[in-house]
Order: sequence, then structure tokens, then C-alpha cells
Amino acid sequence: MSYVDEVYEYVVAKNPAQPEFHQAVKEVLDSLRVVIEEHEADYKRDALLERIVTPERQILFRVPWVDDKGQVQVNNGFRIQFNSAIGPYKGGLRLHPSVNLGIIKFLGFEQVFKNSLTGLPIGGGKGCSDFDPKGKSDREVMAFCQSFMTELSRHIGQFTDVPAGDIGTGAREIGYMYGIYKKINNRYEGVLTGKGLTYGGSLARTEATGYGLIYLTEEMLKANGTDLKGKICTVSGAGNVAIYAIQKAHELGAKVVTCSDSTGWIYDPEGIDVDLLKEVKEVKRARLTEYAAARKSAEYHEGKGVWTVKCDVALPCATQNELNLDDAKELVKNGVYAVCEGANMPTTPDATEYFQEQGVKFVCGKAANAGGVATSALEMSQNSERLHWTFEEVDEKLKGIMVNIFKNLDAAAKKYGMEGNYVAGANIAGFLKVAEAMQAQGIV
Ligand code: NDP
Ligand code: 2IT
Repeated sequence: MSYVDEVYEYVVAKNPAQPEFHQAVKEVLDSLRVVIEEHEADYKRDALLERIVTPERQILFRVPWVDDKGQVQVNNGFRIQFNSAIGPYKGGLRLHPSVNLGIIKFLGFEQVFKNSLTGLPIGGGKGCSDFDPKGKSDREVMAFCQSFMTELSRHIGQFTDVPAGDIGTGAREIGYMYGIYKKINNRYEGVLTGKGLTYGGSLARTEATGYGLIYLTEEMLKANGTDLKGKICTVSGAGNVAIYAIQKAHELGAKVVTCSDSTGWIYDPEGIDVDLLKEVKEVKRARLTEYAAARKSAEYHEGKGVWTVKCDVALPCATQNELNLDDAKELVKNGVYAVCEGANMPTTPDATEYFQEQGVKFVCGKAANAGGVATSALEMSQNSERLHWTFEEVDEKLKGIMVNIFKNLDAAAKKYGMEGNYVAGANIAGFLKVAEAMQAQGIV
């Protein structure tokens, strides 16, 4: 049995009932086979792969808080400090009732290679809670955030671990968490990113993941002799990533005709109205039915259906495993040219394989959505030098980072004889830097 297969079996045996974690590990290890074979003796002796698939530290804790009726509620809290070979742990906090240890480990594992791809000095981590901010009052959200951070605060710090937003964690939650961290530690430090602009946040962080996705998509299309101008795009999700991806795609001349949330989806043949979408989602925190009610050209459909709409470029921006083999077949039947992942692992493995077999250009999330965490690292730089950069400065740096990510993954794929396989290119480029840093630092 090859070393890669041995390690995959080791992961499945050591982490039972964590299918998303197994899936993420398999995708990375499978595409690293040529690289591993090149270094097999050294990696095996040093158990490099066993170490890279094992989090450095896993923190599980109780989060009690009092709701508006005076009833005590109890949630679970997690922080996975996965790998600190190239910098302090860095990665978001997800607040969603579906989270569990396997989901958070897949996200932490992906984050290690994504952060490496940015070229910036950040290790990988991720945190979460099964708390659901939907339908809670601001006071309840604050009570939860304060309790969550009271425990988390002893495990993080600007040089140790720097959390940020993810599904369910936006500016409001980061603000409450920052406030209580400061009160507990009596330190005004850049311990979180995605902060508000009045207390150490970076301009363009809100927009960064969606903008970055489109910068990378444009670069990939250009490398293939085309661009976004005039292209029809479909987007899933209606949150932070989706909204700013739609905005930037429109700026570059594409037309985005869909978006979705967990209850339904919108088809708007005239192109999604971003200002209206922001009003519905960012201000009112309402359902997409309100978008449809306010816009004549829009159709609202219950359930899932974004991937049935004909498009040139599909951009999944909601959640993991939201685009399956049936969806992929439908997209290919309708002539899709490219798929770029704004969410983390939104495409199932069989759907990814199908796209690649059918010649669809496919860029995985750890490359395509790296603009968010890259801009978080730029926020950390600004906090360290106690200065603010302009929107244009940050945006220009973000663009440069996304262009570089594409160049590096494209070059890695070519170097290892897999030209056009952007998944393998991203995994190889991300892995090599982390592996080299781990080897240099000895057995830790
Ligand atoms: P938000 O919470 O802002 O938005 C998430 C969107 O996806 C919402 O529209 C939500 O609908 C929908 N959604 C969530 N879960 C499900 C589900 N199970 N089924 C259907 N729809 C769902 O999160 P973000 O936009 O920040 O994150 C979206 C994705 O991008 C995630 O995979 C995240 O990990 C990834 N990502 C985020 C980054 C960031 O900087 N924020 C950076 C890189 C990746 P509803 O409101 O109904 O729940
Ligand atoms: O998945 C991700 O990269 C994020 N949620 C952003 C993490 C961050 O630290 O900005």
C-alpha cells in the first residue's frame, strides 16, 4: 500500500464518523501523490503526513448563556488549532446548528493549505459553535458571544491564534467578541480580524472574499484566452461571500442571475440587484422572498435549484457539498465553462471529477476563496504597525495576491505534469511550503 493510502486509512480509523474531514484529507492527499513519492523516505521516517493530518491542538468547551426569557441555554464551542508551521493559527469562527467536530476539522485542514497559498505568514485553524444566530435578539447574540469568548480568550492572541468571521459570524459577532476579549485581557491587540473600521478593522475586508474570488476567476479565464465580460454567472448563497462576488462580477461586465439561501433561491434574468440584496440580507437579515417582493424581474423558488440555470461560470458561495454530481451533469448539459468555489468544499468529489473529465475549468475553494483570509493577514499587518491603509491600497494588494495564487497553482500543476488541473496545483503549492517549514522545525 502506498504511503498516501496508508495515511488515509489512518485518518479514517483515528477519526471515525467524520466524513467531511475524510473527504477533505482524501482530496488533498490524492493530488499530492507525485510529490509524496518524490520525498517518500524522508516524509515516512518523520511521519510528516501523519503529523500534517493531525491538529496540533483541539479545544472543546461549554458555552452557557441566558436568553431573553431568563432561560439558560447551553451550546458547544470548538477551536481547532491545526498547524502553526508558517505562522500563528488563523481562520474563521462558524456559528451554525449543523457544525460538529468533523466539519470543523475539515475546515481547519483546508485552511492550512489555503493560508500557505496566500504567501503570507499565517498557520491554519478554525472554530465554531452550534449556536444559531438566526432569530436571536442582539442581546442574545451578545450573551452568547461573551460566554464563547470568555473561554476562547485563554487560547488565542495576536501571536498565537487569530480568529475571524465565517458562516453566521459577521461584524456584529466579531464586535461583541472583541469587546469581551479586551475586557478580560486588558489588551488592545489585533486578536480578531474582520473588526469594525472604528476599532482596528481593515478597509476592504468585508468585500475581500467575494472580490478575491472574482479576481482569481478573471485571471484564470484570461490564462485560457477569455474573461468575465459578457458572461452569465450563477451564484449560490446570499451572505458575505456571495454578495461581494456578485458586486465585483458585475463591475467586470458579467451578469449574475441567481443567488440563494437555506430556504430558497432567486432567478433574476436582469441581473441580481446588489443594493437590494444587501438591504434584505445585511440590514434586515430577512429571507429572499423579500428580494422577490421588491423586484419585478425576479422569480423566487423554494428549495434548491441554482445549478439548473444555464450559465458560463458557476460560483458556489454557500456551504460544503452543495453542488453534487446531478448538479454537475445539469451544469455541463447547459454548457458551463468554469466553476470557481467561493465556499469551502462546496462541490462533492464525484462532481469535481466529472467537471474535470468534461474539461470544465475548475478552481477549488482553498485557492479561489483565499482573498478573505489574505486580507485578514493584511488587517493583522495594519494592527501591528498601528496604521490604516486606504481601500485602494488593500484592494490592490488583494488583487496582486489572487493573481499570484493563480500563477503559483498553474505553475505547480504544469511542473508535476498535470497542466490545467487547478485542484492538484493548489494542493501541491500549498502543501510544499508547509511541509518544508515543518521539516525545518524538527519533530514538534
Ligand atoms: P454567511 O453566513 O454570510 O452566508 C452564508 C450563506 O449561505 C447564506 O446565504 C446562507 O443562507 C447560505 N447557507 C448556509 N448554510 C447553508 C446550507 N446548509 N444550505 C443552504 N444554504 C446555506 O457566510 P459566508 O458568506 O461568510 O460564507 C459562505 C461560505 O464561504 C462558507 O463555506 C464559508 O466557509 C466560506 N468562506 C467564507 C469566508 C469569509 O471571509 N466570510 C472566507 C472564505 C470562505 P441562510 O442565511 O438561509 O443560512
Ligand atoms: O474560510 C475562510 O478562509 C474564512 N472564513 C476567513 C478566515 C479569516 O481568518 O479571515
